Amino acid sequence: MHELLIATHNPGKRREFAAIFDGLGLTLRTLDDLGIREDVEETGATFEQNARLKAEGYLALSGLPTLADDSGLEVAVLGGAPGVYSARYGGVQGPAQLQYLLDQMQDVPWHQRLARFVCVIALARPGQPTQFAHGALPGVIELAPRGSGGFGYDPLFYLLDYDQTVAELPAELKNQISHRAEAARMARTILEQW
Ligand code: ITT
Repeated sequence: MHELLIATHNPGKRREFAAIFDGLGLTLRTLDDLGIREDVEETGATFEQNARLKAEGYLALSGLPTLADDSGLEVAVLGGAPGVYSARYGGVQGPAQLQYLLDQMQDVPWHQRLARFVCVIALARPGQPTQFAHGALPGVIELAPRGSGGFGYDPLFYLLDYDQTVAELPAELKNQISHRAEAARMARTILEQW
């Protein structure tokens, strides 16, 4: 049985990876399972750099093959912000972030509210170069939050194809279409080659 460390503190992400890797025959470990309390700092300027820092950092701490993702929201009219700063946008965390984002976009009309979720996964194992997988999901920043599923910016992220926010979608559907799902499917192909 092969073990893979999923290096995240975010329970929403962990749930999504567990669903997507179901049936791979991998035993997924988390940082909490292994009692790893050290934090690998996300000091990179890009999603790739941060995913690499986390995957290689937690591989060094655990000795286990490690998957880490860095993901976030890019809003076109904000020049790609919050980007790699999505988890701490405006210095606020949790639901206050939704209001902060809305405040930044107060006078932006509907047709200019284009955004995308981006996910980069890094896969690190001992003695081999780190490999990467990518995914993206386009959408529109809503005028007010709707829905209670998912996490993070999901209540504000409107999908034209579904006429719903990501937070209104059933979890299984988010797990089929999300940026993280797309990257995880590519990661799954890499893991099968390992
Ligand atoms: P870890 O670093 O422990 O994995 P994190 O939440 O800090 O957890 P990131 O550094 O990758 O993760 O930051 C991603 C942030 O981007 C996340 O906190 C959300 O605010 C946002 N985000 C990423 N994926 C999202 C999704 O599927 N739905 C909603 N928001 C998302």
